[in-house]
Amino acid sequence: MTDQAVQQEWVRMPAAAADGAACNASQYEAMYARSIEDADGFWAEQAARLDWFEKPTKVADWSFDPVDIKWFEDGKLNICHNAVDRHVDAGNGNRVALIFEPDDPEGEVRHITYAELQGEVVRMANSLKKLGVAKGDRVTIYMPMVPEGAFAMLACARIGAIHSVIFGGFSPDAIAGRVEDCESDWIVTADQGLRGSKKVPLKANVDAALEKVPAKGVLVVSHTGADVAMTEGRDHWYHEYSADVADECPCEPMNAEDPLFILYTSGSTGSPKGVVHTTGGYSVWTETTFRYVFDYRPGEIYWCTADIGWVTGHSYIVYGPLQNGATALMFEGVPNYPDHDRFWAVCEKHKVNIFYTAPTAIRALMREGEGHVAKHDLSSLRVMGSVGEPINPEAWRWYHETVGGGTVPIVDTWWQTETGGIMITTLPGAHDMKPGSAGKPFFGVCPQLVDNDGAVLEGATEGNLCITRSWPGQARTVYGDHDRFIQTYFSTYKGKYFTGDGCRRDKDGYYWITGRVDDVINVSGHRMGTAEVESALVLHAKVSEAAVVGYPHDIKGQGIYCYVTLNAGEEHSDELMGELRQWVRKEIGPIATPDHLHFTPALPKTRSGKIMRRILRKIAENDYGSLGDTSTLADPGIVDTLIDGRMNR
Ligand code: 6R9
Repeated sequence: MTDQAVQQEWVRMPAAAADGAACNASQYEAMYARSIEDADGFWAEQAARLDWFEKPTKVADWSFDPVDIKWFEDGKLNICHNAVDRHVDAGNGNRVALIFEPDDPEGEVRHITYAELQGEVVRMANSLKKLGVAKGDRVTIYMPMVPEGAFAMLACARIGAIHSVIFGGFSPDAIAGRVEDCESDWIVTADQGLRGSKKVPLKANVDAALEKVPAKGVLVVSHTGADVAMTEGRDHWYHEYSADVADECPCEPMNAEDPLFILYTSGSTGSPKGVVHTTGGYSVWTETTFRYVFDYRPGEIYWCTADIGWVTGHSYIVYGPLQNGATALMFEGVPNYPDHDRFWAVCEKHKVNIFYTAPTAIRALMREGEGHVAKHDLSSLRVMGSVGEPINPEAWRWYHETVGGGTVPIVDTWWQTETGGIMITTLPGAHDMKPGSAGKPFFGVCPQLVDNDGAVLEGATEGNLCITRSWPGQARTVYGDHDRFIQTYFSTYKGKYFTGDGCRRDKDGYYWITGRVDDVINVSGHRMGTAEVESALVLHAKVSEAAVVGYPHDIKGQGIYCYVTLNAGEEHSDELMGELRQWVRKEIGPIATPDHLHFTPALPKTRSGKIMRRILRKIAENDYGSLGDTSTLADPGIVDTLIDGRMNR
């Protein structure tokens, strides 16, 4: 199909989806218009669904030049109260908040009601207090996908501590860097995690990290029951340590602009940034987006397959669903264990109504054939979502037809760690869909496309995606480095938030994200700065220089392609290739494992010494016909060497 034809392929929203929907087509138009024309009135109304210790008298107060963003600034609330206690107080304590589906399909399923959740969160909160954690302190959470991970997040929120969740797949070095950056004295972890029956040595990784940075205390949840090393005075088994804590712990009244959490994410340069979200705006944004985008209805089972270590897990496993009083499923395992039908088996087993996953998983499962889906009764599905990277129309159609039987609306939700929640999406009861397009802006979101010089592009066009107005869930700063926040997001196009994504807008006003326009690659929906992988490679004693680019990968969306030059006298070999792959895994984590290593005697550089990544990208893509102008290269001959190297691999 041509781009034109793809842009015109409509999939009608099933009429039934609009019945009783949180928002239908005409409501969307009216609500969107009001969210822009009367933003304060609109957001005050959304915010009123939450409990506030002190209601805000001010709504939005922001500027992108100079950068200063505040929402609900004189309000006081606690997101843990809104996610947990509020539902118990309203008499819904018996409603199930979390369902835990373990890695092993024969393992024990847990159903945790809101009342039980309250008890668990209080126990964790008082344990943190017993350790010495106080309001404003940073607590690192390095956990498997078990409910205790959510308890720990909510417990921090309850006492006003700032959580920094680190994905369980990260290496000891990555943990150490993040612990050090936010000066976190406390860590909550587990003995081990489980993924597809493989054990992940979480506590051992924390121990290795803490050889580089100090910590005052580590709470260890016993999950697999493994016998792990415990450092006297520093490490405590959670079940023992929490045995004598009080069973009450009031929610700390937080100012709306008090930080709620830090989440590290990759940028195009330097080390990962600690993106900071604050309490009030993030609460309102995740409550509102979850409510309208997933059109959640009481009693439904909602499942987001993300890990709580990513922003999707924060906003759409924990805070969004729980603030809405939803029942959210947490799955510890992986899509292909014990077999490629696990997702569908879990959907059938728990009668999942709303299912939210990533294109990389859809593509991987699509490759295994329809048989795995056909085995299961998926008639409970009512809304399905996609997030993390652009979904190719072929995968979209497979998801829609094979999984959703052609009748379940799909929401392709575009957003970022920095946006806190969903920004561009269709709404299930309001919009027709186009496979491959995220759709329309959510309430209060003003996307704008600009060219490389910042000129605003109107109508059907393609450009760099900016957002021109603040929204409540927007990140407020980079932890400890506000200048970097301003530099990264507000300096490319003055007065606008720049997303780093390229985007097309079609004649119907639908947005099509085309991917990153900076040196960030998206591997299986995980953001990775090419600079991070490069610095890991050059730390190896035999490597002189490295340049990393993304290239199209059937399953992962993008793969990691590394050009490596070795120090004089070093020889490349298969053995060294294996060693370098292991090296990067160890430095960053398995998600950063290079897919391709390309040894080259030199990199293409301009006379001023700048690596021409454009050329490296083209060669990695096997696209040699359109390398563009190579005349500014210091040594144009290197291009042929690189192409030879690519073809002979
Ligand atoms: C939520 C999340 C953000 C980057 C973002 C973009 C890509 C996310 C997408 C999508 C196309 C979608 N992205 N959702 N691209 N369509 N529906 O993934 O946050 O990890 O910070 O990544 O992911 O490139 O800029 P994060």
